[in-house]
Amino acid sequence: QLMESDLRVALEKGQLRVVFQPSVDASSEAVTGFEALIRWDHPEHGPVSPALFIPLAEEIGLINEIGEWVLRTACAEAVKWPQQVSVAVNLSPVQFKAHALPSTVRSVLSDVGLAAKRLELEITEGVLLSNDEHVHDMIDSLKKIGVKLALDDFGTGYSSLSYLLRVPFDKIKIDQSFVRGASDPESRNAALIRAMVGLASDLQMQTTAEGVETQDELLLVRNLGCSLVQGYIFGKPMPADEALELAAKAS
Ligand code: G
Ligand code: G
Ligand code: MN
Ligand code: NA
Repeated sequence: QLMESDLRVALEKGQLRVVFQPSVDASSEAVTGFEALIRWDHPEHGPVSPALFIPLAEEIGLINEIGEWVLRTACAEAVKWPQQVSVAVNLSPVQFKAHALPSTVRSVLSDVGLAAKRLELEITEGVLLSNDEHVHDMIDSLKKIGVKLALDDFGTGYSSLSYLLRVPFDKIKIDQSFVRGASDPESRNAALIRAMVGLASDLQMQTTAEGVETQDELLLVRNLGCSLVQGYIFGKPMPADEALELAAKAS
């Protein structure tokens, strides 16, 4: 049983870690960045998935604190990497609603000395669901800081395309459910990916194919014009020291 007090303790006692998964240029295969992903090593239950404890953190009001810790930890690693290597951090919809978010982002960047353009914030369309002014103000404020915005898990939600693509994202991340099996000629996933890449490129947005595991999938998403590739074929989420080693090879 995951107790909320366990999660508070986890944050205080250093049981949370950040791991980094590389993202590579689809044609050159050079590392262009890493996505920061949180991990919890529970002293009794072992590793707990963020898919379980992030919702818990949202519920108990701990997500802003945890989110800021991830942001700070991730940016503090990214300053050690070559300048062309960026870092992506996932934002919970709850964080996105907090009015203090832009000032938090600003202070983290200035504290660690990371250029804003090297930070990418990943949001899911859940963030955009309340079609109110706050959402657009928040996006404007973040863009003014100079950070990049990515739409995560693209294609899995229910928002209308016209609504989603009116937001000035720098990148859309094509969900791994489209990539899986896309090289099977019977699958319609290749057609879907082609359409997403076409839309994104018309709107001057980059595309990342997520969850690429096999050579067939890699060749396919490259041929379909995805700009970037992320997936086990190039690296699983790894500890900071391994990410640093890999990043250093990118220069
Ligand atoms: O890394 P993994 O596949 O176990 O992640 C499971 C889910 O948890 C994914 O949806 C991922 O986006 C999310 N996740 C991982 N790290 C973070 C984080 O630091 N913040 C938020 N909000 N979500 C995260
Ligand atoms: O929701 P989001 O896209 O942020 O979630 C990313 C999650 O996907 C990470 O937790 C990561 O562990 C997982 N992931 C990344 N690459 C692969 C892959 O190639 N295969 C599978 N099965 N999962 C992956
Ligand atoms: Mn993500
Ligand atoms: Na995703």
